[in-house]
Amino acid sequence: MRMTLLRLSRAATAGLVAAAALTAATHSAEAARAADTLGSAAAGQGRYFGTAVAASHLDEAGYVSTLNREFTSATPENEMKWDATEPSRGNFTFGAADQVVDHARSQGMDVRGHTLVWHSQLPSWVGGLGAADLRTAMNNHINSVMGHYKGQIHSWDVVNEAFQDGGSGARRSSPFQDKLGNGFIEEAFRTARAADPAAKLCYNDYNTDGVNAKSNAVYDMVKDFKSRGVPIDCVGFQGHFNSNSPVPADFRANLQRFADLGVDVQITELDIEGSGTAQANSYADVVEACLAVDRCTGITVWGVTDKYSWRSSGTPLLFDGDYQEKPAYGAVLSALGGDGGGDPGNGTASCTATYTRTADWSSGYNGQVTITAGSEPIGSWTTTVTFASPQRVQATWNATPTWDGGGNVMTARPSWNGTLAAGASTSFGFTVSKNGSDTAPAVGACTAS
Ligand code: 9MR
Repeated sequence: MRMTLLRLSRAATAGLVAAAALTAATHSAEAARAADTLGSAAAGQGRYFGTAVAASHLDEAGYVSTLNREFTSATPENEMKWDATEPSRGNFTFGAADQVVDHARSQGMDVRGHTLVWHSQLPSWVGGLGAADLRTAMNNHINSVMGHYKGQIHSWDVVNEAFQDGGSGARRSSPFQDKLGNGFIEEAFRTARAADPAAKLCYNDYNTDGVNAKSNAVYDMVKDFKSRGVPIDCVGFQGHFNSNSPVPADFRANLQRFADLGVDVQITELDIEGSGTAQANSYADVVEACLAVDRCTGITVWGVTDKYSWRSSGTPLLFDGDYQEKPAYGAVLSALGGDGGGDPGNGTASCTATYTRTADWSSGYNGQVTITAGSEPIGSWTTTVTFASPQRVQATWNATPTWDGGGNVMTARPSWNGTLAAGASTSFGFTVSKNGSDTAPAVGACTAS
């Protein structure tokens, strides 16, 4: 029996928007305590918690705020693949990948490089080359892409998905395999080590999460590499799960046997189709497996929100299409030892208040405060917003203000929007004249009743 009850109630604790820099969170009956995020909870376990990131969504506020708040590692979902970075021979294009890398680094995130040598998303010119040319092109591709990001990548998926599915344990047919033979993998890793000695070099694959013929074949390769000194630092287990391919019971044991070869292991593309408790429990299983293996250094989920998942209809991720935390989010946070920020079902009304600037011009700005109920429904809320002198508030909406502190401290109460379901949000806003000061207002504690 899974620990369903425990996990469900734990999941409910995470029905909160986590604290950001300008967030104040309190509970009316307890001392203020900021809620953990996936990244902070994972850091408490000495791990990173990452996500695939698509450059095309970096202009969406909800996407970016969730990404920045929750994750400590980013993997460009498609932007570093060969078709994106070298669409024609010798012409390298890094624009979209740079966007992801620059954003991630500006937020202090690690970056996983994905991926250098892969049979898929491979431009057709590569398949047209003869063996000698292909070898040159492969090494040049590795050198050029790794060179461009030298010193900026935590781990590189040097070779991706080089083994066949099924019971054969054979290498997958690809231009590299077919023309260069098994040795292409070793050559790619040797080239990669020289290109960026600071990056960890990973082999990455799917359907290798449990002990099976495919993972045995990868295991044998890694063992051989380690015994011969071929540079390899890590093995990525993608972790794409659904009802046909559930989290294997021997996932932890499989991770451990690779770790015992002297490599780190990482869960690199985690997503689990489903919903509710079943999905939450599977996510918790994966996190627990990683935490049980010392050399499991981090987990990456394959996207921020269900709506942009490659398997969007299977709703396999931790945030729904409105960036609301799903039960799976709470299960992951709880498995990571995180604090969702409230005690579920104890009848304590609580809320958080989070500020964002929504518009800005030379003489003024618009600000918005989002109030989110904790794990209990609330009937009303109140918070303060302190403006830097000599700023002046010209207008407010969706809140009833009263003023204090010489006119700089606004106490905001609901106008019509006091009642919120557990985890639900409302926002109020204001227009401010800067009068020469561009300082952001300070949002005080949110009190719920
Ligand atoms: O999520 C990626 C999707 O946007 C692309 O269309 C697809 C193309 O092959 O690749 C997806 O990511 C894959 C990853 O790069 C390697 N492992 C399997 C992932 C899911 O297909």
